Amino acid sequence: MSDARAWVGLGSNLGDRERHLAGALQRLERAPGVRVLARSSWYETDPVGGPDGQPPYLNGALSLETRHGPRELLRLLHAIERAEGRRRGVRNGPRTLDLDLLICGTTRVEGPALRIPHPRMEERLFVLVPLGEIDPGLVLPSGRGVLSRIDELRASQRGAATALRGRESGLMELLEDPASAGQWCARQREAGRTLGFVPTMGALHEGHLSLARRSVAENARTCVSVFVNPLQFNEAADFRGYPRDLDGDAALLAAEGCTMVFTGTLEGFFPGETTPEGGLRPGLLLDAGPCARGLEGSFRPGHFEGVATIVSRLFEVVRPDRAYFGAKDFQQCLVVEEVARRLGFPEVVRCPTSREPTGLARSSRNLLLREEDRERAPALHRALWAARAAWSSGVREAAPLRELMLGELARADLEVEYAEVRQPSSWTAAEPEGRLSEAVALVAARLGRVRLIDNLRLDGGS
Ligand code: PH2
Ligand code: MG
Ligand code: MG
Repeated sequence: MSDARAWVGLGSNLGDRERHLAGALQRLERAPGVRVLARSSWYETDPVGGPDGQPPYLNGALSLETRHGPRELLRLLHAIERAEGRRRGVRNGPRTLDLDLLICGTTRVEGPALRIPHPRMEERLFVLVPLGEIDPGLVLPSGRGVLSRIDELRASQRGAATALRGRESGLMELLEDPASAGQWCARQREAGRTLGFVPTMGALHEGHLSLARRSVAENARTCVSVFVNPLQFNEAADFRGYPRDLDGDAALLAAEGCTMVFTGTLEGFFPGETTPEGGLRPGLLLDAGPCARGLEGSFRPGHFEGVATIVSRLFEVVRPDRAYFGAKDFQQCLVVEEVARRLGFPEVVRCPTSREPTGLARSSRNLLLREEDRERAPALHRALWAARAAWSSGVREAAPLRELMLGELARADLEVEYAEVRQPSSWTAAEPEGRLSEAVALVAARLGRVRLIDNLRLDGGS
């Protein structure tokens, strides 16, 4: 008779959890009559059931081939639990190691003390998500596919109280390099799931989270990148001082229902293509297209080439169906749309700018504003609104709208870089002439060492 396939769930929430799970894996690999076929990532999960105040679990799953029957295999699993210091105490209480035999070939056991398949496995995301990772095609004992069951559970939990979201937070993966991220994304595509993508530089605020929320609502899976891209910074000090908080970011994204977050280094994104100084080898920067000319492109030379280059690489790694960008970076949206046109994917979704109650556009750089500058910063927004009011009263030419904005910014004593009007759907480096049928106003100014930008459609378009 050939060996049977078995699936084992692993959990630990006491002591050095990672060591206990790795120890269990090692002991199983060495056990006679057992061959480990695949192991999942380890997932941080909130405890389900059991006494209040338990520490979080680390969970995972393995698939095996074994010549043992279920009872023999179970004895082996219990021996490994004991070897990792398991003491049996409170039911569902904290434990150094829990090894559950989830499925063992086609065996069914319905005893008072032992049930196989595991009776609660299809209700628990901390079991199903690792199983789905190693065996996306697995058919559960009930006859449902593991992935569709995960979707079902996630949908019912998201609809419920927000308190349940914390539980889902344990089920987001944090990957440290683009290569693993690419593999994870490929598995999602192979499983036929739509994939939404939110590229970020971290230090996440409500604006980013609104993009993540939209992606979670529109796609089966949402992946977020957190990478402070050195290629798009004009000033070394700005790059060094850019706020960074990966752990905080991951927690926020998990709470929104994102399924994977990844980060990386420039070398990780461009293996063998970087220089010792930390840049890209010459000739590898992409042209950013005609929309990169003027305004941001003039004041930040090379910025959009850096954006186009990383975004193109990010798209190739993730190959998303949709990618979400904030309209605050209007010209960047145009550049990214051009990158997507060249690649043939993804659909770029432009999302509305998220603003603070003062009207100030949300930006990670707002964190760097000095107290006195925070009060002056909303002047950017006031200037844009002054132009919009003028547009509403019939002003249709760029020059008077520009003068109006400059006047408003001067009153707040900002160091203005530009305050200009453009046609949103036919970008020109220079100011458009004559009467406009559609218009976007764009401003950039410095407050102390911080540079802020903002824009507003004057014609009510988006
Ligand atoms: N195991 C339990 C009870 N609750 N919660 C999580 N998150 N992970 C577990 O492995 C787990 C649990 C009983 O075995
Ligand atoms: Mg268990
Ligand atoms: Mg158990």
